[in-house]
This record gives sequence, C-alpha cells and structure tokens, in this order.
Amino acid sequence: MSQKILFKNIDEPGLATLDVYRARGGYGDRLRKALSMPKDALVEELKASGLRGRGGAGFSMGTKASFLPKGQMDKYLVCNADESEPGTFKDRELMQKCPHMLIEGMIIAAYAAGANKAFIYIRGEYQQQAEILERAIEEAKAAGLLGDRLMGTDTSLTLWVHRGAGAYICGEETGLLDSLEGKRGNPRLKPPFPANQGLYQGPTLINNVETLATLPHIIEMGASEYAKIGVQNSTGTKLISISGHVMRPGNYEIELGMSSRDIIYGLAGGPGDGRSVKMWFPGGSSSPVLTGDDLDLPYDFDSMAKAGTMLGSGAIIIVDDQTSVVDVALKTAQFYRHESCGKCTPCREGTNWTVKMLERIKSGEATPMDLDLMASVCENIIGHCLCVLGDAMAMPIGSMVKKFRTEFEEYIEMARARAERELMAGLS
Ligand code: L3W
Repeated sequence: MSQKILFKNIDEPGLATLDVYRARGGYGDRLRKALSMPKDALVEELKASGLRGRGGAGFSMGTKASFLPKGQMDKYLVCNADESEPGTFKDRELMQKCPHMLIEGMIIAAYAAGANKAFIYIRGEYQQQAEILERAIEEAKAAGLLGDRLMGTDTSLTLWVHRGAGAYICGEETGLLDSLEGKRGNPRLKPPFPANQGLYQGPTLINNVETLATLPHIIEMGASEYAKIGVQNSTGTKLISISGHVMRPGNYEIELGMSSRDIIYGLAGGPGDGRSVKMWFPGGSSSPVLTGDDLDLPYDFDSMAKAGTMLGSGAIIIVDDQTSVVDVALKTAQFYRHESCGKCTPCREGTNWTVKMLERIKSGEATPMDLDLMASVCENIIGHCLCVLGDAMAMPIGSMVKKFRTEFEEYIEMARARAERELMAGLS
C-alpha cells in the first residue's frame, strides 16, 4: 500500500526546474504519446483509468472530458487551484515542488478537450506557488512545450496563472469562472454545466490540480495498469492532507482503499499518548464527521459514501477526546457563515442561524430543544442551495449533532448552570 506516483520524487532538490523534471521522465515520450493519440481515444483512455476528480466531488475525469462538445468553437481548460477547503494543503505542495507535472497534465487535458487556452486559478494566498508556476510556464514556453505547435505538433496551448483573492466560494467551479471573468465570484445555477457553457460561455473542462497532475502518469503506465492500483471504483493513489490532533501532520500519498486506521495511526502517528480519536472529518471540513468507531473503514470514495460521508478533497482532520464537539461545530459554522456569498437564502440565513444557535449553547442561553431546531435548519439547507457551500456546513454540523447529541446536551446543561451562577453572583 505504499506505491508513490505523484510524490515519488517530490523532495528531490531542483524538481521544480525543467531540467530535473525532464531527467525524471517529465514531458518526453509520454507527452508525445498523448499528443499523437486521436482525441477520442485519449478521452477513452482517461475514462478507462477510472480516475475520479481529486478536488472534492470524485466525478469521473474522463467522463467529464467526454461531455465537451466536438466542433471548432473556443474551448477552455481551467485548473482549480483555489484549494481552500479547511484541512486541504496537498495541491500547494504539488505546485510548489513539481509545477511541471501540473503543466504537463494540463497539456494532455487541453489536447483531449480540444482547448487551446488554459488557466490555473490559484488561491490568492498561494503567492509563492503562483510565482513558481509562472517561472515554470516561462521555462516550458522557452522549451517549445507551450505556445504554438508545441513539441512540433499541430497542437497549441497558451497557459495563464490567475490569482484569486481569498474567497472560499471561488473554489466552487462556477464561482471560479465568474471570478476569472472579472466578476464577483458568485456561483451560477447548474445546469448548464461548465462542460457545455463555462468560461466566456464556452465549453470548459475544469479539474483540480491533483487530477490534472495524474494524467502524465496514466499515459505513461497505460490506463489498465493505473486501474489496477487502488480498489474498484476508486483507482489509483490519492494525496491526503492530515491535520488536527496527530503527531505527524502533513501530506501523504496513499493507495486508495488503505485502512483509515493505518493512515491516521500508522502514517500520521495518531493523537499521541493517552489520547484517542473522538471524531474525524474524512474529506475536509465539509464532510460529515466519523467517530473513533469508524477507524477501520477503507479510505476510498465508495466506502466513505457508504458510511454516510465523503472522501472529498482527501483532507483528514482529527479531533481528539479532550476537545469539545461544541467548539469544533462553532468554528466550522463560523467559517461557512463568513464564506457564504449570500446569494441564496438557505445558505446565507442558515449558516448565520447555525452560528447564532451554537453561540447560544456556548453562552448558556440554549435548551436541548435548540438542538432539534439546529438539526432542522441543517436539514432545510441540504439540497436547497444554489451551490454546495450551504450543504458543506449543514452536513458536518448535522452529523455532529446526531452523533454527539449527549455531549451537546451535557454542554447545554453545564453552560446554563454556569450562566445562572454568574447571574446570581452578579446579583449578590
Ligand atoms: C456535465 C453533467 N458536467 C456533473 C461535473 C460538474 C463538476 C463535477 C462534479 O462539488 C464537491 C462537493 C463539495 N454534465 C454533470 C457534469 N458534472 N454532472 O462534474 O459535480 P458535482 O455537482 O458533483 O460537484 P461540485 O459542485 O463540483 C464539489 C466538495 O467538493 N467540497 C470540496 C471542496 C474542495 C476544495 C479544495 O480545497 N480542493 O475547495 C466542498 O464543498 O462538498 O462534494 O465539475 O460540472 N451532467
């Protein structure tokens, strides 16, 4: 279970330069092979690899590419490098240490989609990574790997880096497209999906950094070999970011289907002496939480879905037994309230209500009935918003209330008793 693909040489000094990347097999034969394939055959190869989107939704990459209409209209490729999901920091390491892997993957994806203009939309805070990408693009251009007739073929590709300005909603694909067009980053109603009507109304393929960076390896190995890695329906390896209460937080590459316990305790060292895992987010702060009883679940898309949660962006956040679930819930809800674009009512009002109810719990003003109200607010958000941001708050908070109801009730009682004592002390 230790196969490395994306992170194989990741700590090699100089890997961010074209020379070292080429010496490790970058561009060269595999790119030539991809660009010599008929576009349809390349898309079929991507489908056959079983690669599922690494940004959050886990949608089949090849299928998404196949949705783009044929024909001579302007088409676009956009790389979603807005990596803003709390707990997620894998794309940052990939772009920083191996920018050419992303560029090579984008050349392949653009060719498959018939796009000759591509953008990397990178979160504003990733200034260093944006500069590294700019330098790598200049190197690739100078080497004839980007621009007109790249590598002597009929294919052309212009690639730009566009920096965001620190808004989580711009990681939502249609908010990102609006932002890239120079507008406020508000989500659009889907359908139409970007594959049909995306950037500047043109067909647009949007994929996450890690998804695109995987393409050169699929071409090199062949789809059938790649599909042998991992488990059924979750092929390949996955970069995961582990944070929170673990001894060795960081990014790891794992084979999909690995036991969650082996990831959390084996790789990341667990929460440390005398502490245990109380709760964990398996796929960023948007994912419904799991508990210490779920540690033996295989870490793959379907196992997580069956457990009522999601693998999401692969960000595992560990919460130990000394942490209050109420504090985690409040922090989580505050994040989504702050990041809600405010365009649709269930998300704008629902995130605000949830924060207010959690604040009431903390200050001793709530009763156990407020838990039912909070659960009902969460239920009324899910599936009723313009985009997934509202759900992204309601799902984890709803799961916390459901799985840790007794702790919430005890907290309410304790906080009410404390508030009463303080009131009495103030009166005496
Ligand atoms: C054409 C159809 N295209 C679906 C495309 C669609 C998109 C992809 C997946 O949410 C997840 C979410 C969050 N014709 C199509 C079609 N597509 N049907 O397929 O679509 P969808 O709607 O399942 O998901 P989404 O709206 O893209 C994304 C989770 O991500 N999340 C993660 C955030 C991660 C970061 C990060 O830092 N990396 O921000 C947060 O909310 O829960 O499950 O491309 O166009 N019929």
